[in-house]
Amino acid sequence: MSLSNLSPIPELYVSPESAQKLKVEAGDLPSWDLTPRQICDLELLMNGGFNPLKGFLGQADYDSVVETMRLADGTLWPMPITLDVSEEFAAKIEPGQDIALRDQEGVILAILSVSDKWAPNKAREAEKVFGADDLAHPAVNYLHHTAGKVYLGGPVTGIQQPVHYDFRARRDTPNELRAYFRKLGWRRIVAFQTRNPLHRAHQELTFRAAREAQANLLIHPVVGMTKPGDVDHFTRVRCYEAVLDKYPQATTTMSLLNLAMRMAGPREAVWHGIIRRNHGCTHFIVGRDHAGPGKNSQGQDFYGPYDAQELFKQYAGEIGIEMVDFKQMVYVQEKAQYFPVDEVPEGSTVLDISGTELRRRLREGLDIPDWFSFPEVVTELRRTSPPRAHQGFTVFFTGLSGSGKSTIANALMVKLMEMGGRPVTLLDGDVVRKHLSSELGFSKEHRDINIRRIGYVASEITKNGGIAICAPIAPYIATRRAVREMVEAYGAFCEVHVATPIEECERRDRKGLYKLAREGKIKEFTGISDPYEAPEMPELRVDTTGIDVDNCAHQVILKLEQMGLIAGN
Ligand code: PPS
Repeated sequence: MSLSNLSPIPELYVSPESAQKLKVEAGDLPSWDLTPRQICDLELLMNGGFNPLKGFLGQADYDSVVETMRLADGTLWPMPITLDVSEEFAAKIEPGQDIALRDQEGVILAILSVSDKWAPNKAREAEKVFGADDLAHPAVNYLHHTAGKVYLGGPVTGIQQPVHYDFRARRDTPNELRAYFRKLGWRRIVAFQTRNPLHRAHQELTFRAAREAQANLLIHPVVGMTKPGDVDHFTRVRCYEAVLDKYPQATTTMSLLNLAMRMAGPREAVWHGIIRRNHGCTHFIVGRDHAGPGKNSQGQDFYGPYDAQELFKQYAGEIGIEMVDFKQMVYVQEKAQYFPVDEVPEGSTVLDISGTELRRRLREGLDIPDWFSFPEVVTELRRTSPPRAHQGFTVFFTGLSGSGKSTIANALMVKLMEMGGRPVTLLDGDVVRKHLSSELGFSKEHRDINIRRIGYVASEITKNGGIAICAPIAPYIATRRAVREMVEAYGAFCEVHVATPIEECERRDRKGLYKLAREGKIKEFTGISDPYEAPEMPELRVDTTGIDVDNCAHQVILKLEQMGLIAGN
């Protein structure tokens, strides 16, 4: 029978007096501005969440962790915790030097005494740690496209915790949680890791786990970084607060964990177990597809649904925490009750709603039944994911100069304003160049900056529930794709290619620019002396030759209706 050892765990912080002094001294050191992921890692390094690590991994530990899931001294540790930096920064740093680690506002959080500097083999790291060098895996994508090329390793001296302004009362260090458990006399504690809102199945599962382990329950959601596309942590925490009331009194508590997940399935489960042991827990729930990243580029799952349980079982002794393994919970209609999928009474009707189906129902404003979730949770989710017809979106026109983009965009704006309900902003090419990009010319670099600015503004409008209509030339596919990604983080993106042929644009020559371009008086003119990469799969393509503006704008409205962005009533 495992009982928690609730004595304090080592932290990497110096005393408050020394911290004050160190902070002043560190002002002169070369400094590295931490990325959001590195801030999460640093917090857990400093507060003992990543015990026994004493800093960012050096090269010997890194190689050993990647290859064998163990530090160089043989201690189990499955995840490389490394400080990735740019080549430029690394060129200025030599082992033996100290560097100040700052948060994004420039506050010094810690000092890293650099012991190692090396360029990792990222393909090998991807293969060994995440199972495949496949960019469909979010952590592999991060490794290749976001992380710097050079790693710095060495011990960390903690000066202060990263500052959080949200949900402060729900954030606890491992030692704070240990003290809390001590105070309440909790000796057996089962932890539940989650990055999703809790529905009835989760509540049932966690409650059963606690009962089976005869333990108290810690809901321990990740609020650092989770899988791209997840429900934001602000919404989730409000949902969790609602579910907490459903547990029997004094059995359950919740604390938020500022962890940056890697979605590494089995290895991640072992890592999560170690982190929970450090937080004073004795048991850890591992369910189906723990920390699963979804499908690989071949459309197959990266890991088997119970691989994480298998690996955890193998290392449970060394992790120092007992696994409570669970099958998927499903609702049995006849019994009006949840069962693990392998204990469902024969011949009964099983009901389940997948994550994808739930998102569809939210998007379309459809019913979400009471057997699936709690009304408070559904209300909260509906507040942050209103049906598509109430969300913001962006219509992005692209096409040659004089193709008719601005004219259709203006007509569309007026039609949408006539419908009402959402504020509409027109970011026309010429207008943007006057107000946002007046210093820019028409080189590829400047056009890209211009389009990214438009994309940023459109994404903010979309995020805040408005409609952004953009009408620049936007001649490059890659830049348009980047804008799409920015916007789609918050709402729908409708690309409209105004495909009026160049001959027709030149014939109209409404601004006399084609004539000047032909005479060589305007350089880098799109379609004449500069490229235009036509979209391959826009949501809509219109050609204004022989069709009036009203008709074109109407085609866009029909498309928006089809995309569910305009309500039928
Ligand atoms: S881009 O490529 O998307 O940044 O261009 P954009 O911001 O839409 O600006 C295009 C308008 O600027 C005028 N103009 C030129 N267009 C293309 N190439 C060159 N060299 C150029 N110089 C000036 C032109 O009037 C464009 O307006 P529209 O509304 O597209 O006709």
